[in-house]
Amino acid sequence: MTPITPPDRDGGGSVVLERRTQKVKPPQMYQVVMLNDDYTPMEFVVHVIQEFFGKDLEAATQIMLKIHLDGKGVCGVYSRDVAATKVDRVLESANKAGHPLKCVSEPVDF
Ligand code: TYC
Repeated sequence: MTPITPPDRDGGGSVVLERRTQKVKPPQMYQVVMLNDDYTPMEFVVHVIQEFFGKDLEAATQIMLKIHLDGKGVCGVYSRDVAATKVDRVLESANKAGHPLKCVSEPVDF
């Protein structure tokens, strides 16, 4: 957006329009990163990724396999509050089911 300040009278009958460019930075985004472990069943991880990150079975399976092979993987990118809530929900669900699944949120370009 480029706000235009109200016309200034300069006394000589002319009008001065001053254009100021306003720089608004996009908000910092956060990625929810899920970590591998040796105990959480693959099916549970796939289910969690589908349920909390809105992925279909195929996408969720690919993300799970990436985590399994690389040690970690990104499940989604959100605003800070939404990312923190996703982490809470995943940990709560894993806890309830008795699995050690862990995930964290971190600023993008961390
Ligand atoms: N490594 C686990 C297994 O072999 C599967 C797994 C995948 C666990 C992803 C956690 O975030 C994870 N059962």
